[in-house]
Amino acid sequence: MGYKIAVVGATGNVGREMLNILAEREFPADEVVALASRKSLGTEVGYGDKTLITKDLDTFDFTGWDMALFAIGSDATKTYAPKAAKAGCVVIDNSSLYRYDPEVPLIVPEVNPQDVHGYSKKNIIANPNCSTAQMVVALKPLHDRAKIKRVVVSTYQSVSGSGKEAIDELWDQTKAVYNPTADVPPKVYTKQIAFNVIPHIDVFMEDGSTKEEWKMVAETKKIVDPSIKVHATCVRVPVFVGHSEAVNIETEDFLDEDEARDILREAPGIMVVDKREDGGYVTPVECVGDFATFISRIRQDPTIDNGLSFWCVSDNLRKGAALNAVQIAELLGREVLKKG
Ligand code: 11C
Repeated sequence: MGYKIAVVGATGNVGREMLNILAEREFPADEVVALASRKSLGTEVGYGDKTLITKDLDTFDFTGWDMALFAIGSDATKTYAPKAAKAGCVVIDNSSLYRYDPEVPLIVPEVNPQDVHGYSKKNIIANPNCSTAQMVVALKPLHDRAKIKRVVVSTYQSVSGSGKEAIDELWDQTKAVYNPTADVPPKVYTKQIAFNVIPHIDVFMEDGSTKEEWKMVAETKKIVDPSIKVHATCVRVPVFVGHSEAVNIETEDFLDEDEARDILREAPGIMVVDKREDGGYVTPVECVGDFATFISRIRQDPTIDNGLSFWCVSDNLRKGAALNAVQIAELLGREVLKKG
């Protein structure tokens, strides 16, 4: 007997990827239901070679369903996740609503799978922000070997992280550059995104950082180790899918770049592509549709005693969202629910 799985927000970028990935990884599901808000009701979504018709989230009864993968905004999650959890269905939530709740585990299966058992306090497990997920997969094995004290990271984040309207905004503005009669003013973003970069993701905080930067700090501490200090600068770039990050770490023990490369080669979820030659690294367009987090440009930072830098690229809709959620479902199934 397999699982009964609900995908909540099935018509969005992440919801659609959740359905794709459940099918691609042959998740042991007996039944999959696609749920959406009333305005998307009846939309057809793909699940492997099947087509599902979305059902109404508002009237759906989660009783008897094993897990629900949520990919809707925090406000709607606040209404529907407790309803599903109370009905006995474990919620795996992609929003930021529960990530910092001490009674909700925040999980990246390659990093802190042991935390899955904490799900039972609220029947909810949180999925991290995309920029955190790909970074911590790389940090964890290096931290285990040399204890990371400090991380300085700059991100280059694709527009798909802001949803479908942002993808359209980049596309329309890009076309408009070649058409002098067209004018596509910024709507999703505060400035033009085509042929530009914007050092601003999510709202500003009192200390001058943005919420996206704050999330990278808070989530890395919760997932990997509260003692790690993180300083992030998050930047939106005109790329459709795939987040990139330039990561610099300072470790307690010396870690040679060759050893770091070997450690990362052996680490789960990581693919090292690091040839010191033209094109010997991975760029975001090459990671789209992949499960791995790609690491390139591993090198010593000679400006401090124990410093290393690397380049980290991953599909933000996959490892950064849908894939990680499905991996959590697999982990929960394997370690706790044990069906199928
Ligand atoms: C972005 N990282 O690229 C964001 C999207 O907290 O789950 C995901 C926001 C979140 O804009």
